[in-house]
Amino acid sequence: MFWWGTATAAYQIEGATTEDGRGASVWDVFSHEPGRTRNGQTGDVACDHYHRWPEDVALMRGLGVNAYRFSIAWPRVLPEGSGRVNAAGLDFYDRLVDALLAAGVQPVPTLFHWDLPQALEERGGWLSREVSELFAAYAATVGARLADRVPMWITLNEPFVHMAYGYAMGVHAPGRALLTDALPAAHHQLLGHGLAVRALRAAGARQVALTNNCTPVWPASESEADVRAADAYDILHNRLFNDPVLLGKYPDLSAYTSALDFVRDGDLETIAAPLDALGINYYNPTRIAAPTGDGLPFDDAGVTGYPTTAFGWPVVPDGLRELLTGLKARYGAALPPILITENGCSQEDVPGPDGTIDDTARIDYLDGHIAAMRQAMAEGVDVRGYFVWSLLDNFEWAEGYDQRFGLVHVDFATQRRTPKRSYHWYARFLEGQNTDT
Ligand code: GBH
Repeated sequence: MFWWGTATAAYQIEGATTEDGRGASVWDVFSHEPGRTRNGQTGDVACDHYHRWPEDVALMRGLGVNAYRFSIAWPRVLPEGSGRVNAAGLDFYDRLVDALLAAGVQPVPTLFHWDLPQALEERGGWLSREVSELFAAYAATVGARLADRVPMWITLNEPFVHMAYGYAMGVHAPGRALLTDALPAAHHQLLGHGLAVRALRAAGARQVALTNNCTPVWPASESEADVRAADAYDILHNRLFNDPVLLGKYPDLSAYTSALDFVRDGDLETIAAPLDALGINYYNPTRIAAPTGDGLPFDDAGVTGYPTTAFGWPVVPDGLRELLTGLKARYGAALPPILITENGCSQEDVPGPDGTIDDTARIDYLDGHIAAMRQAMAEGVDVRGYFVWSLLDNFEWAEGYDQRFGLVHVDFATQRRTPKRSYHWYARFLEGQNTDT
């Protein structure tokens, strides 16, 4: 069965951040600090999915997807990050899983989509090795409750983006700007992933994956300096997170650090635990030039000459084909089946007749990327699923509510959901798919 789905994440949709015993996450704290997010917006209410989930499951049933990727909020399950389990938090996800299955939608939960319990941030966050072990304990707790009904688990979402935005640049929670001193946050996420794979399997999990954000890296020119810089960027963004998981070793990180003293004996064996799938989130390629002297070994030169999304990101569907065939070329037999766990674009609302939202650019984006994925499959890449980001307009992290990625429009004043034209387009597309093959 090919999985055709949509995706969301807990902090971006749930709201109800202080209800039923949920503890605070780093995003609650960060978004409430002045100047961190657009217009000071927070996920306090978001899409109010915590209360409106039956309506959201009904929207998925109407769409005809056979899978849904959502994330579980660690601080809802373990308010202090470890120790005491909050039964009401586990009950929420238990009900959601049952409702999805009843609607013919396979639940694909992600255990960590950036909302670390604040109590663990106070113990060092992902800079602290202890958090890797606590992540595995959390995975064991959730696995014990849901593994009988969940066909596919995802441990982490985009450890690169969490390291880079949260720990190196400080534009996401927890807001640390450590530059290359953020590298331990990569290692401890990866170690946490490996330990969680083990914990989930011990709890009876059927299939387990990791989701990486990957980008094809284009040198700005053929000059040796640009090519070298592009290689350095590829190492940081892609290979730092794929190589240890698939090959059991780190790429050459000498452009970033002289010592990997946070890596201990046995860690890479743990990190390289076999996976049932690799999740790939693809948005756009990256164009890299020689460094300008700010300390990093590359400069982001920007991709030009393509249409852009409302976010300003270039729209390059063939980049997905290039990325997938490139992964196959690099990892060969070590590459597990692939799930495209996110792909989508932000677009301003375009009013159509009778209150409809005519998001043609989104339809073109999705149509083009699905075609590129199929091209990669025709070229031999084993892709088993595709999830549109996102089901709903939601809290787009530091960008607040301005960037709308949903197939379904959300009026945040009333919480009214209105399927956009892209929703109807995807529904018709799915009717034409034979999901049994
Ligand atoms: C994902 O991250 C997240 O998993 C999800 O929560 C989020 O809502 C979604 O994407 C949409 O943002 O400036 O042109 O070089 C995506 C990570 C990092 C991908 C920034 C695109 C910028 C492209 N993104 N990147 S560009």
